[in-house]
Amino acid sequence: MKDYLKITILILLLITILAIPKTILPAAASPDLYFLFADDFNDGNTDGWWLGYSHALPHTYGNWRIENGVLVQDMGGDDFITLVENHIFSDQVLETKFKFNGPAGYGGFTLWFQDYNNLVFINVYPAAGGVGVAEWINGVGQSTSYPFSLTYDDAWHSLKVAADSVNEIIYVYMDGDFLFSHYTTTSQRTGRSGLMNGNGGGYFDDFKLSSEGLPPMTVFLPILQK
Ligand SMILES: [Ca+2]
Repeated sequence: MKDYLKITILILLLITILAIPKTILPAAASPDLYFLFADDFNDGNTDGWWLGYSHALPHTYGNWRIENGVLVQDMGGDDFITLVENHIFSDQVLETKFKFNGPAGYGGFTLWFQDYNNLVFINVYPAAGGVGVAEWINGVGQSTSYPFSLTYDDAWHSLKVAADSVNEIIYVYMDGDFLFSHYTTTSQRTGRSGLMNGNGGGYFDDFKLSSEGLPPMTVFLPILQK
């Protein structure tokens, strides 16, 4: 009788355990340390991307789309975001080609996106004569602009950002030249990554995201080429 009781209890326990829903881990529980995502958009689709809406309130959807092998977003309004789906990153190198619409289009990268209150933008803004780093921390934005001269023409330019989450530094390169390093304020140095633009936006091509560890620090130190 005692044994039957034991067996019954065991069976009940087993049933209870099996009945508990399995814990569903969020899609991106920890940063991807070794990950490479590249898209030249030549396949005509935006697979792998979440095509989002504006950071500015009220949130409005951008018209992200592919045209002739290039990613386009040309709505007026501020800070339209698109993100690589289902992955989060800490250290990373982001690269893209870009071409913005005059008279005031701008754009660049979104990184360390946790939610709409915590994220970082690296933003090339020719009409404002600079490259901005905007850190949003608990809904409060803080921007630093680094002077840089660029005109609106039909030429493609390249932007590269190396984000060192441990040493809290973002290195920015344009057309292969080192521009500046930015010491971050935010403590949220993990999140989703992608692109952003606004004010009529423009075009992106040959996007690449690599989290295969940053090259040695010396590579990113201001060995100013100019
Ligand atoms: Ca392309």
